[in-house]
Amino acid sequence: MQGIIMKAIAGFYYVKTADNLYECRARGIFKNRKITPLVGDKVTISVDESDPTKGRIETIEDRSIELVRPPVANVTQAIIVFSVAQPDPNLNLLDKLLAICAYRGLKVVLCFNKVDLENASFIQSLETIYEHAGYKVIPTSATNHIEIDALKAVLKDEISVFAGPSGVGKSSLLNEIQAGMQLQVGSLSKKINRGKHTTRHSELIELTSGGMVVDTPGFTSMDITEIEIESLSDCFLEFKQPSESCRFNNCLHINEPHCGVKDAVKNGAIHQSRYDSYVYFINALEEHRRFKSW
Ligand SMILES: Nc1nc2c(ncn2[C@@H]2O[C@H](COP(=O)(O)OP(=O)(O)OP(=O)(O)O)[C@@H](O)[C@H]2O)c(=O)[nH]1
Ligand SMILES: [Mg+2]
Ligand SMILES: [Zn+2]
Repeated sequence: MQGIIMKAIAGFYYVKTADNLYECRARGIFKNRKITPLVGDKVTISVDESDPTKGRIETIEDRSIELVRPPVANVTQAIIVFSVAQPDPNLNLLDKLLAICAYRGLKVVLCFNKVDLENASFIQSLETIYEHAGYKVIPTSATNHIEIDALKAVLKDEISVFAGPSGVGKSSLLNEIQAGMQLQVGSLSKKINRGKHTTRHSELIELTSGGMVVDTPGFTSMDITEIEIESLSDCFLEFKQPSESCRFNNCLHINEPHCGVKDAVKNGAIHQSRYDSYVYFINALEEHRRFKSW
């Protein structure tokens, strides 16, 4: 029988098949090969003869993608959530997450939450930057129930992971999307002060409106150094077309003459803050490379 691992707790895997949910153990052979089944894995199981609610994972299908934090497989898209206020959006961090998602081949929808706390022109300016960069942007408010249906619509038919800093409202949004999900929502004051994460486990949740989501632990930083310097430009979607008119094939768009990307920044086709993030990451990657070659 085929199914998908919805939840993993202490060596037990909860596998959903077309008609049932089975509590499964994994075959010993996985452990010997150092393969850990992951939430999101597509598996085949055999059902216990003595107990028809229990089973054993026999095979695991090759993963299309594998995330480490949270540990999930076969995710098809990331919903990156930042709040427009409390905490203020850190665009450098946002650009880092976007670059890493692009590098990993994850589709992204960008959600700016807590729009009830900011004025419309500020929110519009954020939307403009990222829509120009080629992203789908949804401005939401979990508390005021704004644009929750638009969010539901992009979750349909996908396995989505919510990512973003602590306190931006990821769990609140998920609770809005699915009443009764009852994910723990943290108290803001405590979180801003200590940067603590409320959400700890990971689990696939089937939405009544369609699709599946993982409520992930929020993260505040991620390592850009998994991307090679030469690939970074490709991870900024809107650099692609302008870079075709760079004189040099291997142009990094920093000091090179006749650079299409720098021209695009000058004429406004690429937003300055996106280019600033790019230059910042290039410097960080060069630093990292120098450090490694010591
Ligand atoms: N004003 C306002 N507050 C919100 C909104 N969404 C969430 N909050 C509040 O922001 C705080 C943090 O929300 P959470 O949903 O716990 O944030 P999270 O992103 O899941 O945080 P972690 O689990 O720590 O990563 C809570 O006090 C929420 O009530 C919103 O749209 N507007
Ligand atoms: Mg949370
Ligand atoms: Zn260039």
